[in-house]
Amino acid sequence: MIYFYPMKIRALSIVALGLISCADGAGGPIVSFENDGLVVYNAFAPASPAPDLATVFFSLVNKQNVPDSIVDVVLADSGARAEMHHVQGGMQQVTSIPVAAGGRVDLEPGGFHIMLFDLLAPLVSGDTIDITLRFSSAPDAVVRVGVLNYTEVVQNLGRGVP
Ligand SMILES: [Cu+2]
Repeated sequence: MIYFYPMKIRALSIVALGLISCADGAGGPIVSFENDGLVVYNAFAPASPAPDLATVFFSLVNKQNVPDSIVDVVLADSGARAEMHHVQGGMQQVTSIPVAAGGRVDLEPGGFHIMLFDLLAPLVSGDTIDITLRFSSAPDAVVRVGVLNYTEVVQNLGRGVP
């Protein structure tokens, strides 16, 4: 179940492309976190596919003039643990997610993502969770993640990044 989930979402994003081309009701990008060095856009988690599991996606823009990377992800006030993953001929855990100086990395279906395990309760549409991203260079970022149902996920995938 866990390992097939990103593939299901990838299929969903292909569906989304078709919808977006004929409807621009998605709205613009949402800023989920910003400081002097970083901006996080469009952070979301699809409602949990399993009671204790969720996946988090967002786009991260590095405004710094040095490369940086996410080196850890922490959930406050929860027994849950987070792992950074990458899909590359199969899903694998990674120890960091790099972003170039002045660059952007997209955590997206079929690519880099964050998986949450051992949640105390399933995430349902309308929930928000705060995750703390730790970087090799920038200070910690506490990112508010919205939990979205299928229709909302499709919309969110069309928001884009400035
Ligand atoms: Cu994963």
